[in-house]
Amino acid sequence: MDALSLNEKNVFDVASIKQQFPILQQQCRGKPLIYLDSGATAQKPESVIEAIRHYYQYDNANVHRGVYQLSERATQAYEQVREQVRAFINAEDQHEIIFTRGTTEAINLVAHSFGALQIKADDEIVLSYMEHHSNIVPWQMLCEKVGCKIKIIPLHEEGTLDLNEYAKLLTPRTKLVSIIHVSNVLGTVNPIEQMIALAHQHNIPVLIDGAQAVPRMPIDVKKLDCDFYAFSGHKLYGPTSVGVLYGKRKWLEAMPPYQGGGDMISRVSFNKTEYNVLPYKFEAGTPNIAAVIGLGAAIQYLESIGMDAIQKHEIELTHYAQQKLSQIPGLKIYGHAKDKMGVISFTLDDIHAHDVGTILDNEGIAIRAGHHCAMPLMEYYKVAAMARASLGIYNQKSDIDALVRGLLKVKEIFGRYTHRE
Ligand code: ALA
Repeated sequence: MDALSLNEKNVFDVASIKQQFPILQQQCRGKPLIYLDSGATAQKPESVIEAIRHYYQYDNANVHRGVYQLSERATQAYEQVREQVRAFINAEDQHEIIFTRGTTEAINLVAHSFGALQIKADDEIVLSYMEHHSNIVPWQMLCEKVGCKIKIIPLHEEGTLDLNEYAKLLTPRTKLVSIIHVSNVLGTVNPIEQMIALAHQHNIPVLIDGAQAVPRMPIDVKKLDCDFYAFSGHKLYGPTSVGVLYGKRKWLEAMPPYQGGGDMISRVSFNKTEYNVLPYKFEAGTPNIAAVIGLGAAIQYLESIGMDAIQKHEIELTHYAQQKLSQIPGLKIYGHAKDKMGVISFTLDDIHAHDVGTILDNEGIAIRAGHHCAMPLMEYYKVAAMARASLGIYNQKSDIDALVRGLLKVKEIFGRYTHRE
């Protein structure tokens, strides 16, 4: 795809971007679809859909196994994406890029494998109050297995982490810090560079859950100096069931395999099995080849727009949404960090988030409603559920204006407010 022309202010033409997403051209409930749930999964541009179709139509074969041309082509396409991912997040080496099923599997891999290497009874893992369940439950499972403990970084009411308390949690017992980069509920962009540097002063490695950050800003793992960084393909405008674990080579070399099977071995006998080298040591079984190829197309697409421009777009639109939504009487926004992007969660009077979502759906507007896989955060704010609008590269101010009109209609239906055009 040709690069979309940016003007001198580094802004791209959202309307022409939207044209490249076939799914967004349809009507839902008889209204033009307004998709505000990219935090759950982003839509896919034509080029991603075409890359997957092309692979199945012309190149489908297993990777790293065949001696014939199709398998060579499939292997080459698959491995080329590894290099694309390396460059996209500025990792040192392709061997540090492990393909997984998504962020969740990447974190489970670290919990299982780094856990076996480094974490014993009474050791501590530091998480934050705003973690997604995917960055809580794998650690709880490890605690059940080895008897380690979880320590939680508390929050300020505005939805930022209490960094003074964070500093106090880092002790000789701490074996890992695992934190979310951009909160999927609050939109808070955590100061991870500073948090990683502090952990490293104590020789504590850090894992970053980048599921919501990677689609929204340039990521440089070398600059961040994180030990692990996990993200998903489907939130990055690519397919489901593919994700990436970046890990520093020194850790990945030392960690035992996560799963056993094909591709992760170099030699098997009933007496002894020798494991394959990185990155294959962590890629047991036939991978989701088509999804990896689709991920490559997604990265190419995003790079043609430019991650700096995407970041600027997301920040501007988040500010606009925050400002417009906060003018609706009875609407409470959760998350007021200065550094916030992509996600606006809210409650509306005493109306259940599911009712809000259902009425908006009748207007053709797709948002998410529920606990957002962050139940501890719901408890913290003492709500059962929140409604959430999350943004993508195809959203524009008119989508937010439509959301505001939809929310006023919700209020009207519930008799909380009389809205007249
Ligand atoms: N983690 C995804 C979300 O926040 C599913 O919606």
